[in-house]
Amino acid sequence: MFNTRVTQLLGIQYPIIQGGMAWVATHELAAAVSEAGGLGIIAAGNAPGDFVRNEIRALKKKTDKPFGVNIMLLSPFVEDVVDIVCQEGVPVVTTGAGNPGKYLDRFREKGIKVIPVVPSVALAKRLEKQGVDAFIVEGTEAGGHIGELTTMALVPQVCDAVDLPVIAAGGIADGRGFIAALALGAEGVQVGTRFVCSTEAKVHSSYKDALINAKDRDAIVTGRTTGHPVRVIKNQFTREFLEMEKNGASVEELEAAGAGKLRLAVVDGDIDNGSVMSGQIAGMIKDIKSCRDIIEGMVQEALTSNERINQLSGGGLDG
Ligand code: TUI
Repeated sequence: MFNTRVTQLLGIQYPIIQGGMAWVATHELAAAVSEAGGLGIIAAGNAPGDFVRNEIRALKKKTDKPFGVNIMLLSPFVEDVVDIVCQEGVPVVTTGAGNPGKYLDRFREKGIKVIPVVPSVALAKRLEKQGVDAFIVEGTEAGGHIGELTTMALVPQVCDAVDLPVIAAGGIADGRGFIAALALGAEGVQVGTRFVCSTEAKVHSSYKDALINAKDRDAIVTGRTTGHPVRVIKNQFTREFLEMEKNGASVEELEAAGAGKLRLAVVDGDIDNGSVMSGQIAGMIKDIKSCRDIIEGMVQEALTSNERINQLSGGGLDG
């Protein structure tokens, strides 16, 4: 069921991978997703190398299934994190927020599968030549740091431009989104926001509640003037941040205003003054479920959704 080049490449049951969300994607969440048949990911975020090493070791105590580490390429500790990932027997790396080109030789030497997030056709083509294993094609519906194009427009364009398998991301939180991504040419999906609202995510309950209470238009974009736009749930923090941007604050001032704000929301539960990163799909999420229920629910719903499409098309194009 849903046997694709992504399940084969990664050695997983379902072509569903978990987003590498800083502070949220800890070893507990990653282990739960991997145990449920998806690919769990530990997020390095802006954390120092030692933290990442401890997270990898803690995950390996919880599961012997495949897993990955997400490397956030803007991190001040990126060089250390790359070293540690190469030392610790990590099977898969996903990257975000930049071009991982200069690290690819080292990952290849260690047999690590590399799956970069690409926000454009151009970067996908360049990285295909340099030797990666698949792509995460992330639309602007996603939470956190985002690109410009939508999942609907970007996924088929990248699928047409490259031969490697594509994993669609951004705006996918149920079986309908999953089957739609497959229809666009993807062979897997990455899911972020839905896994924040899981029992296993070590996220403050106020953060989970903020996503459950969010409506369709609540996930807005800040930071366009910095060159690093970020999608977050609107709150007191975003009002102040957008006001600073409107008044012409410098990138340094804005970076200082944003520093520590994701931790404040995720760990301390200050959802008024913290950065509540979330995708646009938060408006659809109404409950907290186990990772297994999320994944198995998506698979069942995808089959139902596919059935509905077959009925709408009269049982197939011949029928
Ligand atoms: O990376 C993410 N999501 C993130 S990173 C993050 S931490 C952060 N906070 C504030 C500002 C910046 C980062 C929170 N959420 N998603 C994957 C992603 N990658 N989205 C966009 C990109 C991306 C952008 C440019 C990937 C490659 C890229 O390449 C530019 C180049 O150099 O060609």
